[in-house]
Amino acid sequence: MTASLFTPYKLNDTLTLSNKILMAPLTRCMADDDLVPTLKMVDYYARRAEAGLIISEATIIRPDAQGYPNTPGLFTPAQIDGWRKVTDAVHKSGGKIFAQLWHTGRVAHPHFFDGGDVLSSSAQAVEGTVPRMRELVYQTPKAATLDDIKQLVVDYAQAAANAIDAGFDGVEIHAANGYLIDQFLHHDNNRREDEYGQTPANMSRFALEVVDAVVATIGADRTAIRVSPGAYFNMAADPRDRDVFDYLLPELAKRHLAFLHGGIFDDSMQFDYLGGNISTYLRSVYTGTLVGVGSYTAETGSAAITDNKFDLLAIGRPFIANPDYVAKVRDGGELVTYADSMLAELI
Ligand code: FNR
Ligand code: 8K6
Repeated sequence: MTASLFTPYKLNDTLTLSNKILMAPLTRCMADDDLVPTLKMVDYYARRAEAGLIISEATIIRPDAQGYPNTPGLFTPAQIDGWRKVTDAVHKSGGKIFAQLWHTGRVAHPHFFDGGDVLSSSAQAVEGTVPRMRELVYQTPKAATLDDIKQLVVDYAQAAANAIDAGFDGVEIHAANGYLIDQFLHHDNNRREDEYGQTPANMSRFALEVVDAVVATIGADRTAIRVSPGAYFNMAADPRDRDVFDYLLPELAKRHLAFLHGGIFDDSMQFDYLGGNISTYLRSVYTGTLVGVGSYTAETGSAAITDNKFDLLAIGRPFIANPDYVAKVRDGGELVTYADSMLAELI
C-alpha cells in the first residue's frame, strides 16, 4: 500500500518531483579535511538518485558553523567543485538534489575552526559534549551582535548562491534541531532584549531575514526550510514557543517556498503545547507543501499522505541502510534494517 508515493508532485513552476519520497538530510561526517565532498560521497548520493528529491547532509555556510568533524562546507571554491561532482552524478542518474544550509550556532566548537567566538542568539551554553569528540565540552557562546546577525544573513545568501553554482536544484535552510536559527526561535536559548528577542515577531526576525535573503538570491521556488516547533534536540521545550511558531509559519507561507519540512526523529512524539505531533501542528498553521518525517515506513508514510496529513515523505535512516530504498519499496524488495554501526561507512 505505497501507491500514493509513486505519483509525480509539482512543487511549483520550476520543479516537479518524479515521486513523493525524499531522502532526509543525514550528516555522515565523511568530507575530507578541507570539508570538500569526496568521490565516495559522489557515489553515495548517485546511488540514491531515484528519490523524488535528495536533501544533502547538513552543509556548513562558513567556518564557525562547524560542530562535528568532517561535515562538508559550501564556502570555498574546492567545496563548490566537490559538490558539483555530486550534483552532476545525481542529475545523470535522473535525480534532483537540494543542499541543506547549516550553521550550528552554540553547538559549534572552536576546535574545528582554530578558535574564535561561538555565536548564538544569547550567551546560553548547550549542556554536554560534542558527539564523537567526547573530550570536547561545549563553550558558552557569544550573543550575536546586530553586525554579527547582518553578516550571518549575508553568508546564508552567499552559501545559497554557491549551492546553485555547485549545481544544486535548490536549498533547504536548516532552521531545526536546535541549531543557530532554531536558537532564536525557542525561549530556552533566546534571552535577547532587543528586536531579535522576547516577542514572536522579534524571535522570528532572524529566520525570516535569512529566508528573505536566500529567496532574493535564488528565488522562492528553489528555497525550502526545515523547522522544529517542538524542542527535542540540543534544546529544552518551553510552552511559550508555540506563539513563536504560530507567528512564523503563516509568515513563511506568504513566501511561497518550495516546501516546509518538520525536524523530528519520531513523528508520533506528542508535544502538549503544540496540541499533538509535529506534522499535525504544522498542517494546522501552514498552508503550503508539507514534508512529513520521523520514523515512518513507506506504508505508514503513504497512508499519512492519503489521509492528507502531509504531501511528501522524507525517509532518513532506512536510506542509510538501503541505497536502493525507492526501488525496493516499489518492487516489494526486502529492506535492510538500519543500525547505528552503519554510520561508520558510506554504502
Ligand atoms: C539526522 N538528521 C538530520 N537532520 C537534519 O536536518 N540535518 C542533518 O544533517 C541530519 N543528520 C542526521 C544524521 C543521522 C545519522 C541521523 C540518524 C539523523 C535527522 C533526519 O533528517 C531525520 O529527521 C530523522 O532521521 C528521522 O527520520 P527517519 O530516520 O526516522 O526516517
Ligand atoms: C553519531 C553521529 C555523529 C554525527 C553527527 C550527527 C548529527 C545528527 C545527530 C543524529 C544522531 C541520532 C541521535 C538521535 C537523537 C534523538 C534525539 C531525541
